[in-house]
Amino acid sequence: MFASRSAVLRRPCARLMSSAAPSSYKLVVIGGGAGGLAVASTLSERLGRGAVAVVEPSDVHYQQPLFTFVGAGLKPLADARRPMADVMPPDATWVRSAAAAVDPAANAVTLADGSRLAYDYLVVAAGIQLDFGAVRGLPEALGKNGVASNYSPAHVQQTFEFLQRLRHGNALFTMPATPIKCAGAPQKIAYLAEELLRERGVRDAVDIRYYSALGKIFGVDKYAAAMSRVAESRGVGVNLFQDLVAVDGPANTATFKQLGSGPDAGRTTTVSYEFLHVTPPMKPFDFLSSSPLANAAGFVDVHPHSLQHVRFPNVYSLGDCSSLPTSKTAAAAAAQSRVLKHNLLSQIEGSGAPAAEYDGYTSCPLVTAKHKLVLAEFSGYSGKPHETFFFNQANEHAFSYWLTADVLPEVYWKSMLKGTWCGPATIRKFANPTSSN
Ligand code: UQ1
Repeated sequence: MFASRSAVLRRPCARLMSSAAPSSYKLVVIGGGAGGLAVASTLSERLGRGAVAVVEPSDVHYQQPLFTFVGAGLKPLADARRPMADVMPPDATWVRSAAAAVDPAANAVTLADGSRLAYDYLVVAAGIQLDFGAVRGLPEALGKNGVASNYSPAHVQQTFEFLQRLRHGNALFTMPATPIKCAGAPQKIAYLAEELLRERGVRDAVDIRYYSALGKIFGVDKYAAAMSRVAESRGVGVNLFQDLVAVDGPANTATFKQLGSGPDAGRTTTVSYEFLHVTPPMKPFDFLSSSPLANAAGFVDVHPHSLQHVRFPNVYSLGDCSSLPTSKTAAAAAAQSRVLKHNLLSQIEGSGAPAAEYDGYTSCPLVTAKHKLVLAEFSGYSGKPHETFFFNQANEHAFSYWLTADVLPEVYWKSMLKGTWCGPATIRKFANPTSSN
């Protein structure tokens, strides 16, 4: 904490709010994640120093799309981590505090210490909360005796540690019933674990099983077919409508409840494990779900095409906390950031420019082995593929792996967080002009 605070002070342009800082801004952005910083970078440059505040309590920023690689031992956690001070836009003011409440009728955000920030415009990019506590026994079991989760920076390295020690028994990989970020991650790590166990010569002694609370292995049929083929060829057992409801750490057992409408719905099954990778249930942060900004499910209620709030026209949202009915990924946030910035700036500047429209674009790079990846790209609104390249991206490809492992992480740091990468739409015009797939 001390180190990164001194880093802030060393940087001539990064500004941390002091007690003398203003408590009123043209624009307040809640959240210093990928979506929040992409918006704050462009808007602070455009509106000038002192006009934009970013409310963010953490002194570290994580590039979360890298977590699967970290969990499989393919990248160090350090590659996914930067001091928040280093990624904060230089013209924005970093308000290093958590948001505790939003009062959109009064155009104000209340911070954890009770102070208030007034705004003319608000962008909510708060992300989504991991809810390990929703699974009985999980908080106590996590991080011990073979239970890990790539979703938590505190536990992602344990995935690799435990997989290196695993010699026999059941390796279970779970997917919850709630909306989650990166819906492909729960199964990607199963395939990378399979490869790792093969390399270690213990594959035949381990039964690898994927348990999903959902009724399909992937939401879009084209990629669901591809992933079913991958799972089958790799000997990964797929169990659908199975929702993890309890973990008994000392006994090394996981209990699943059968969902759906079949005759066995509601029945529970207890399975022993030597290794358990958990994708926790997720939910909106409490300060949002209890605010007037929320829809019935607790997400920020924005128009699916304009990203403007349905009741408060000076409020916008993007990313995991938004109600946008598409798959929650960094690629989606990048595409959303283009639309949000265009529409917000034309509102602020009164330019009357035609509104930009978000089409539900999202992408899920489904890594299946070292140098193999299915690059799912689709619209969550139409449910149809929307691929950037001319080849069939449902096929496992070394190019797709290289792009995801080596190119996009640099794009993320050097361009997305600086507001200049807003998704691959321009590349698609050249690389797949007919958009035939
Ligand atoms: C993307 O735009 C993006 O944002 C930086 C990611 O996050 C790291 C992605 O993982 C992907 C796949 C995209 C989409 C980009 C292309 C070129 C398909």
